[in-house]
Amino acid sequence: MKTFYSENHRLHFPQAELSGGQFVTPFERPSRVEYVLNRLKERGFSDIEKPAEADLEPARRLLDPGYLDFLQTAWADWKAEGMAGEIIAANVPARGMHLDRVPANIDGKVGYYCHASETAMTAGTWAAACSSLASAQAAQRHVAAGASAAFALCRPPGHHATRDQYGGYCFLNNAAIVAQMMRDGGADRVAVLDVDFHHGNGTQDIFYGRGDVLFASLHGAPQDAYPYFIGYADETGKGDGDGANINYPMPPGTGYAVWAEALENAIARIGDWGADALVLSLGVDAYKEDPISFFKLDSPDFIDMGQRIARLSLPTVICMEGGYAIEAVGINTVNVLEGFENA
Ligand code: OKP
Ligand code: ZN
Repeated sequence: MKTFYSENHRLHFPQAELSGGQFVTPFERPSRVEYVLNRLKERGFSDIEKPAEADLEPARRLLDPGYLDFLQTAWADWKAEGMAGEIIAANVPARGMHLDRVPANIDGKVGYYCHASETAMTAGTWAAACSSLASAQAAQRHVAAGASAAFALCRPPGHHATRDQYGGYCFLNNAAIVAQMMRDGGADRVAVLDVDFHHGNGTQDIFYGRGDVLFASLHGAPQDAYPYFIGYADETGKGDGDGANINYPMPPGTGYAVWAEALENAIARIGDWGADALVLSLGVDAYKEDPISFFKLDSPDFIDMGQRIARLSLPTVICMEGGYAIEAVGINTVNVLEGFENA
């Protein structure tokens, strides 16, 4: 399997993540991908290509153009306003306030376009987010050209980014944009399977009203896990999308036996639905040692996960999402790829 990867992810490395009332070094840090790269090479996945520049046109069509403009100019606007630090959202529209009026002031705009203030933006965030999207798009083109699968080593991740909000370390929803590109390329029905520990609220949001893209997510139950306000099992889609959204929220301590049962169910539903192509949002934070998650998967479970997903026999674009047990991120990620290849 070929990997697409851009070193420009390094341009995004905020000093600060708001965690437990303190500013800490972000869990989502550049070294994560170094571990994946090293493991890829160690295991013979030596076909690693630098992607061409991101194509923002599919993003403009799928997402809110005002949001993309905001992301692109946020740093310059923030500095022009005289802000000393990194971009952190402090004021967000809450119950009883206007949810659809965009402030003119950059501090207000940041709150409008953000759903989780742990995530900081810096001078290089936009460029890094574009480079992450570029990898996903290159993987999509590779699969569209006939490869059975490709791996996009995306950083920053994407699945929490909605059509008009960043948060949860995500800015551009790579998986969603790739799913749309697969639709544009002729796939009638595209499934997005999200195995990251966290609910893929952004992907769900983008396709919630659509019947041509099915979204299935296995994740920590919202009562107990970020993003807290979405990801319940009764969110099944609306309008044309009714029945095309499937959530598998699971409680703290969930191990692979229960998790794999949910995966099998998701795989069966994707197969029955008649998907022509698959996007896999691959986070490996379901791992038992992950510092911000509460599932109990072990490293060999990720091999089995990859094998099961491969049995769908669909053209598959794999987009990297989360995983924070730094040294194990490489092993667990590449385990999924090896399982997938040796199904
Ligand atoms: C992004 B991805 C740590 C709380 C972190 C945000 C988690 C974002 C996860 N104190 N909350 O889905 O792996
Ligand atoms: Zn996650």
